[in-house]
Amino acid sequence: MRDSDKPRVAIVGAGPAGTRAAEVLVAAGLHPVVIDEAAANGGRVYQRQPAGFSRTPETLYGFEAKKARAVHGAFDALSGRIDYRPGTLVWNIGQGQLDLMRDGDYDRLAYDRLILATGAMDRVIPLPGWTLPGVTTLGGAQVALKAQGVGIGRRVAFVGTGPLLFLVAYQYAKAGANVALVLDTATFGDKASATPGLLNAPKTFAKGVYYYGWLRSHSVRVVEGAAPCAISGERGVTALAWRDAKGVEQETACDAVAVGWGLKPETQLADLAGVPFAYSERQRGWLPQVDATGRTPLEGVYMAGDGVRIGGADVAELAGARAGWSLLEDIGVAVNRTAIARIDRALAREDRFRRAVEKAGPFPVDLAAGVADETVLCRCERITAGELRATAREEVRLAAPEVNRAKAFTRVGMGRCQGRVCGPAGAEVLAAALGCALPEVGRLRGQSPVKPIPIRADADVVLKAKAS
Ligand SMILES: Cc1cc2nc3c(=O)[nH]c(=O)nc-3n(C[C@H](O)[C@@H](O)[C@H](O)COP(=O)(O)OP(=O)(O)OC[C@H]3O[C@@H](n4cnc5c(N)ncnc54)[C@H](O)[C@@H]3O)c2cc1C
Repeated sequence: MRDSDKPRVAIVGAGPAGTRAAEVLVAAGLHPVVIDEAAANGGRVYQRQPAGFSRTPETLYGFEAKKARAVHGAFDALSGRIDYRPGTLVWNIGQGQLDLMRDGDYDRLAYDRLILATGAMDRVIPLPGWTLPGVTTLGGAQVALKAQGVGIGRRVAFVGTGPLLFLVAYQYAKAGANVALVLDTATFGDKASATPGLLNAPKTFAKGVYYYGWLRSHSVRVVEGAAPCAISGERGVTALAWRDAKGVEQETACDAVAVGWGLKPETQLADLAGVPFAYSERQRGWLPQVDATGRTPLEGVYMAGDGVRIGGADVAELAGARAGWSLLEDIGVAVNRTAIARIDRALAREDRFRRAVEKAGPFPVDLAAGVADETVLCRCERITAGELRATAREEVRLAAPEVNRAKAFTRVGMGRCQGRVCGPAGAEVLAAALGCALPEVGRLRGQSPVKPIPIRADADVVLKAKAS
């Protein structure tokens, strides 16, 4: 392909998915732009430590050190053959162009083909006290450890469900923190019934069993089928109140709490690009429509990794490469069918494993739908669950009973996080209050900017638009 015929390709995300996508494209002679808001590549799972830190991959990534080395090595090998833009936020997508922000400076990038590999974030259920200093998500607690080399507290309670719950508790314990409690809302029975499916990825399953067993064998208190009630404290966390499987209330002293009920894909950019969404009961949310090859219904727009649906790091690598191959095929480059078939088989196997992971740690719908009236639901705008419910009883019912209407009335989801944090629980609360199924309350539409940016950036856009 002549240089003048090569499409301008932009990849958003330099995690495992973005890295493997770039690798496939570069091998075919393309020169993609790879953009990531993080200061370094690696994504969430293989996040690189800041300059000046010298912990070994084994210390940072544990069992995943080899994979982290491989992904970092693959990315480093692309040096000079990609246009890598770290520390750069993509905050909007227009017709064939990305709006970027780096160090407070606005920039715009035109593309012909786009791969979105934007990863995921924790799914949160608000509970009384969750806005206290010292309460973070499980992912946030891990970022503190991996990136800054600090813990969120000395005596930490971990609350939620899913693989990250046990992994992060284990990492904290290994780093020397006192793990006060691991509270899993899933039951032991949930995990046991998922075991046959989990055996589709025996090595990953074995690691999960190891973390779980390690915590138990090191006298860490692990409770299952339990529910958090409230986090107490005045200027910081002092205790977690919770209910055991028999309904008996208990209290655990701690100075920090990490919460998370699985992950949710970061899909705002897909939304702004115009990718259609469909409701997924598996994810209990709306996901961009992406086929198994990484193609979206929009010509020239591809997606891969946890930003599409939660599959974990190995799936992200495979899906990134797959999206790269699809892009090449679509521009008429001869592709390696054997490599593609191998990826497709591996992705199908991983999907069977992923279904079992979801079964082992189901999202506690009742906990989310039952957030107490006085609990702050939207922490950006400080709106309580009761205020959202009241709207459901009044205006929303008279007009369109859905989340965007509720947002207009209450401002739930209108703050800095744009509903990324409160959205899932808000939808559950609204659906329960209206007495309808979750998909009926619809999906919070993505808005630009997807994350806060200095106001002068918006002013720049307006001025440039006017000038042209
Ligand atoms: C906090 C956190 C910790 C995790 N820890 C683990 C773990 O220890 N082990 C594990 O197996 N899985 C972990 N996961 C799951 C994780 O999602 C992995 O499965 C894997 O990192 C997914 O790879 P990915 O390439 O799809 O996305 P990611 O690795 O998340 O990479 C996405 C990249 O896109 C960038 N990005 C997103 N939006 C924008 C934007 N608008 N502009 C510019 N850049 C953007 C992000 O900065 C990020 O670097 C974690 C997830 C989270 C959220």
